[in-house]
Amino acid sequence: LPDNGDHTIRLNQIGFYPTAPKVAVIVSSKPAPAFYLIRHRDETKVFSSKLTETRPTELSKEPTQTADFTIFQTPGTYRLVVPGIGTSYPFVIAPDVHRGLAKAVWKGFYFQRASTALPERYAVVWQRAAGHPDDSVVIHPSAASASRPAGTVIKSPRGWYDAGDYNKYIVNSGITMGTLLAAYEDYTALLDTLALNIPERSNTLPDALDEILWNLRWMLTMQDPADGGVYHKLTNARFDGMIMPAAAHTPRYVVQKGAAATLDFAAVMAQASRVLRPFKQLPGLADSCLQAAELAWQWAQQHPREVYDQAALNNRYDPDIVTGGYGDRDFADELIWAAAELYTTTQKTEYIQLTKLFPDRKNPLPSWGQVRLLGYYTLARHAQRLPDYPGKENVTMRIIKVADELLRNYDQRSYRMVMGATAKDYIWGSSSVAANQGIALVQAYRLTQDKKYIAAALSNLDYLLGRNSTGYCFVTGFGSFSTQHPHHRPSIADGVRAPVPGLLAGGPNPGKQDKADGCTYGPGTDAPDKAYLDHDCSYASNEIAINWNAPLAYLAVALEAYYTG
Ligand code: G3I
Ligand code: 9MR
Repeated sequence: LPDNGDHTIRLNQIGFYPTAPKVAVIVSSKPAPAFYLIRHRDETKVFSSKLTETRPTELSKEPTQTADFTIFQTPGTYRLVVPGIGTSYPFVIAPDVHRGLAKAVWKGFYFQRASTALPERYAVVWQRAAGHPDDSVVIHPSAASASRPAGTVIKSPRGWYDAGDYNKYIVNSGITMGTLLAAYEDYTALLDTLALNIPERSNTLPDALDEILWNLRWMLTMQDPADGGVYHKLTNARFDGMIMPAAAHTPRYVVQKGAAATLDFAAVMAQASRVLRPFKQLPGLADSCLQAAELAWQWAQQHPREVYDQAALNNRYDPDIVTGGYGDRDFADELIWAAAELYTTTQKTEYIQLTKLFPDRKNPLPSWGQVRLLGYYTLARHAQRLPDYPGKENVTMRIIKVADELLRNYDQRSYRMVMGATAKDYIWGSSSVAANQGIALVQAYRLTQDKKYIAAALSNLDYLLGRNSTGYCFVTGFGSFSTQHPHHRPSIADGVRAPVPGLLAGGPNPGKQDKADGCTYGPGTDAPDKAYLDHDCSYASNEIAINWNAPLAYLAVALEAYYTG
């Protein structure tokens, strides 16, 4: 543990907005009636108040006390002292306290770029040579068609590496791009001026869009122009070793087309077409995106049940492909999302008419395999300019319902956070659950202007940045006690001690699927909220992934926009 703070005091290790709730959780039952804040610079006492004991509500059931210093609003750098227990890491109170985080998390996508070198000018000590040019990608036998028989070579460069591995998966790019484009639609003014120091920094496009384009241009190459279907992924046959991109030379394949990939692609392209339309610097791109989206939609109409079933393919084709599956068998939600984006962009009612927008009463939180709400968010976002369609009022109601369920009793729980109300929140990539809950709450705020939703969304940012039962800040490069050893090939192989910054670790996952590969979780990791291991062996709790960074990128920007005005 770093010697500059006490691990028993859990708080957002970056800091707080002056006008926002400010809470620290003390993991101890030792009686300590009061706490105070000291100025970091000279240790002057600036505030003191009582601790409140709370009934332990987290799954790990540790005794906790709460220090609430919401009313202290003076900007500065401080530490929190609990006499007889300890002193916290330093933290900041400032109106733009998460601006640096927002930038770094968007910049995280730059660090995931395939097919290009990252020069020192942009990547500092994490500079690296180019790898995975993906200019001679082989059509896998599962993807063979009349115009592209197996073994045909295509070009499919650019894109972001999915995660700690070097493959590029359309399904996961789908929710990632949808979330980033939504951030741009909702917070255009802020993102127009967020400087990311990327190679396109001096062109006339906002950096955030330039970064998005790196992946969009790759995605466009994943569509078979002959029929509109989209390959499920571009991948090696098996995962690379723990090597840098430039050292990876095994053959790259595109595999079978699938309905999930094709519908996610249609949604992203329809949304991108709408977002990119105003930019005259990109002649023709908005049209190409829309054409690609409509072609993909048609393919999906003709192949509504085309599952990508990796295990089944491996009995039929050579070579076996054993990288990430992203296997989904239910496309009702992908259909809703694609229809919502296509309708919003074109206003052609056929998309809505062809789709069951409300197949049941459920409103599942977004994840790579469940994108229904992304469609509802879009329909709600553009409600004012969209003509009526059956169920239009339902869309808003459903989003508010999701948010109200998330709100229930959250401020009575010991960590005063929305995350972790049930063990179900702690799945593989649980950090993205927290961030996606935050987005749902922000969407409800945008529809109602009720700030209770913003405070609740912030509670989950606090969770990700340290106010949680592991005590870790899950974003690399931020906080005093944060993820140091992510399952991320460049961070492992680059010889630099610090991990690549701005990346969100998966977080607690009691599944611990990596135990089978020799990962040993220490004592005290049995409870779902504590099932986290900061070791690079831990792909089940400590990998990073673009679909986890994206909702954090959204949330950080939304909260900055709200609190800094
Ligand atoms: O669908 C079941 C659900 O019915 C059940 O209640 C629940 C209980 O745990 O499990 C659900 O399945 C889980 C599935 O994700 C959907 O959430 C599996 O247990 C879980 O193992 C699976 O994890 C996925 C993991 O790949 C393994 O396939 C993660 O969501 C997914 O983010 C992760 O993605 C990997 C890529 O494959 C490769 N690249 C890195 C990336 C991040 O680790
Ligand atoms: O490195 C892989 C990671 O990106 C995946 O999320 C994970 C689950 O599919 O698998 C990792 O690769 C491991 C493989 O599954 C089993 N052998 C060890 C590999 C590296 O730790």
